[in-house]
Amino acid sequence: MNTQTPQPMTHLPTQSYESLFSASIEQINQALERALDKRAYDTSSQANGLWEAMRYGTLDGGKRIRSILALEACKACGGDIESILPTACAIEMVHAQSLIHDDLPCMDNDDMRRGKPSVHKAFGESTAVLAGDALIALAFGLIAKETQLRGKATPQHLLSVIGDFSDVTSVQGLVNGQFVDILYEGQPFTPDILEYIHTFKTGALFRFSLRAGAKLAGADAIVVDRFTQLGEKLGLAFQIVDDLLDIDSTTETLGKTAGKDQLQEKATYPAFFGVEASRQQVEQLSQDALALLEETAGMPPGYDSTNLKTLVAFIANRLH
Ligand code: GRG
Repeated sequence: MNTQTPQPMTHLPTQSYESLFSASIEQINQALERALDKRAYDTSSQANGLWEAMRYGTLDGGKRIRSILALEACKACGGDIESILPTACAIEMVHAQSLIHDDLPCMDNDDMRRGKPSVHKAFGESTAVLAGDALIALAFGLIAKETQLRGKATPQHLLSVIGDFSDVTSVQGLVNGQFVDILYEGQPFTPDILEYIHTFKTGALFRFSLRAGAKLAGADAIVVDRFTQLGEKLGLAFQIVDDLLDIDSTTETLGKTAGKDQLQEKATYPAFFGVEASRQQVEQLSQDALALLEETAGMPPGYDSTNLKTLVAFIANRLH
C-alpha cells in the first residue's frame, strides 16, 4: 500500500486541525460526557451495559469534524455557542450511532473502529443495535431540551432544525444512503448512483451541521442556503477522501480496517474514476467551498471565515 504523504491540494491556512480546534473539541467532549451521564436519566443498574456501550461508541475517539463545522458555522454567522452546543452533541451521537450500526455483520461488518474493537465486538450484537437506537432518540431530546436560544435565534429556528434532523436521520438522509450503498455492493453502478450514495450516506450530516449552525445563529435565508451548499460540497469531498484513504492508508492510521471497499466491491469514486480524477474532484469541491465562504451577503459585520477555510483544507488533505 502507498503510505506516502499526499501533496496538499488546497493551499490554505496550514495550522493543524487538532491544534486550532483543541479547545472546541474539548468543549464538545465535555458536553457529550454530560449528555451521556447515565445518572441524569436512570437510577437503576439494570441497563448499565447498554449505557456503557453507548458511551464506548460515542466518547473517546473520533475527530468531531461535523460538530466542529456546526460550531464554526454558527460563530461565523454571528451566533452564540450555547445555541448550537446541544445540536453539535446530537450530531456526534447520530454519527456514532451510524458507525455502530455500520460496523454490524449485517451491514459493512468491521471488527475495528476508532482503533478499538467495534461496539458489537465489545458488547455483542443486540446491545450494539440497542445502543444505536437509544443514541438517536437521545439526540433528538438533547436538541429539544437543552438548546438555549441566544441572539437572533428563535424557537422557530429551533423547530426547523429539529425538522431537518428528522430528515437527516431517516429516509432523506443516512438510512437512505446506507440502503443504496448496500444495494449496489458488487453491482454495476453509474456516477449518478455514486453521487446519490455519498450525498445521502455522508453528505447529509455535513449539510445538516452547516445548515443548523447558520439557523441557530438566526441567519437570513440567503445565508442558510449558502451554508447548506457548503455542507453539500464538504460532505461529498469528505467521503471521496474517505474512499481514497481506504486505498492509500493503513488500518493502524485509520483505526478501522483499510482496503475493505475493494474487497466488498463498494461503489466508490476511485473505483469508478480512478485515484487521480477522484483527487481532482476533491480539489474542485474544495475550491467551490472556498468560493462560497468568500461571499459576504447577509453575513454579520466582522465576518471571519478563516477557521472554516482551515476546515476546508483539513477535509481535502486529511490523512485519517
Ligand atoms: C442515522 C438512523 C440512522 C441510521 C444510520 C448505518 C447507517 C444508517 C449509515 C451509515 C453511514 C456511514 C457509516 C457513513 C460513512 C461516513 C464516514 C465517512 C464515516 C467516518 O467518519 P469520520 O472519519 O469518523 O469523521 P470519526 O471516527 O473520526 O468520527
